[in-house]
Amino acid sequence: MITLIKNAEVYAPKYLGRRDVLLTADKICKISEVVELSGSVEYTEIDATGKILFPGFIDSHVHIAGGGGEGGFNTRTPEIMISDITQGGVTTVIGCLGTDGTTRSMANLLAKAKALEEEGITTFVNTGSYQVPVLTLTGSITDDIVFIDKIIGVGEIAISDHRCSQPSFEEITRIISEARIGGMLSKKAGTVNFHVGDSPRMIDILEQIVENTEIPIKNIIPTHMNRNEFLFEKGIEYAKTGGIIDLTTSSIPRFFEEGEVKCSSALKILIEEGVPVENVTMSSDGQGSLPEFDEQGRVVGISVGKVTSLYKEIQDAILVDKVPVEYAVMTVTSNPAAIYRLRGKGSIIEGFDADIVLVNADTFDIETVISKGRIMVMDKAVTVRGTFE
Ligand code: FWO
Ligand code: ZN
Repeated sequence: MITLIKNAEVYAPKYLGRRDVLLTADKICKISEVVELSGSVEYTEIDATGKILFPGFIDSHVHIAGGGGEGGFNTRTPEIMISDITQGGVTTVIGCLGTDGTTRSMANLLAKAKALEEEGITTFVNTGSYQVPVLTLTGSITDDIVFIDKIIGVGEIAISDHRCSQPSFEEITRIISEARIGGMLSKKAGTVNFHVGDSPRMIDILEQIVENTEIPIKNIIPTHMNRNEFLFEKGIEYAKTGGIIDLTTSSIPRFFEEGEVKCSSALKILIEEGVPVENVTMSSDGQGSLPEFDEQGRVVGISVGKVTSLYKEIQDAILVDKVPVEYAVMTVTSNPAAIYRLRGKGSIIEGFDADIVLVNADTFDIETVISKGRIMVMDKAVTVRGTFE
């Protein structure tokens, strides 16, 4: 497979300018002002005049095997379809389990990750679910990370939430330590994603761990940090000290009324507050449930997260909140690639994986998505010469 993308405005995510980008097999082969192919080689040419080229997006929090269940069996959410992912420009996902670590399993999560890889995108998973002790495949966090290629860390472990296991300081510390050792032994991130709920205890336990143990702050990834204003304020402080914060893009209007901070605005505020943008990621919580609870903790409504909400927030950040393109796109490309140590991902660099998104330079709407050199989404507006399946 050879694809030559002509004349694109390239954000690697750093702005490179107008470039031709040559993809051969599943890699980025050449990036330069002009790439000419000669000889009888058969290739596909995409005219990217008036298009912007981004690295394929990385969604680091997706319930790919389904989630939910907080309101009973009929509220379990469906597993994801590959088109739900690629139409949002996402070419790499990190899958996870959530509240339901009983009817959902690590075996099922891993099988779904392998299915999506067979269908053409790149997948990784976190071991565990909300619960402590951690639900693993091999019975050990460290063994899961060392011996199962797709397992890169632990998550999403719930804290400060009426659905969490009320884990102790010692339990949480041991989990991060085991994940970290697993990561060191297998050259993986060894991170622990923490689901932070609405309780006023927020990330207190994580701050105590950073303060009172030798565990490096970068192994800890609190997510949903935009779910209410207090947590978001705390997140700004935490990120300023070098901590990573992840913002969740899936939402419903009711949550914004109740104080959730919209991701596109949250990013603008973080930049204005001087938070290093490298410490910020966005993820969709796709196929996760978005449950609403009453005062007694009973489910009164439940929706399903969408992977397509991820790029929608990037688009709003750029077009509505006037966040510089590079900063917005970093949060779903080079930042997660660095934080989760996803080699060859998240940037437009020769030798990196051929994960590409082409968007219209005026509307910023997605027009083409290429994953590992294979065209997954192609808008009719794109001119193509040559043949592609
Ligand atoms: C969030 C995943 C939540 C599942 O608090 O954590 O429930 O297991 O599928 N979703 N519980 C959604 C808010 C961030 C809006 C999950 C869900
Ligand atoms: Zn969660």
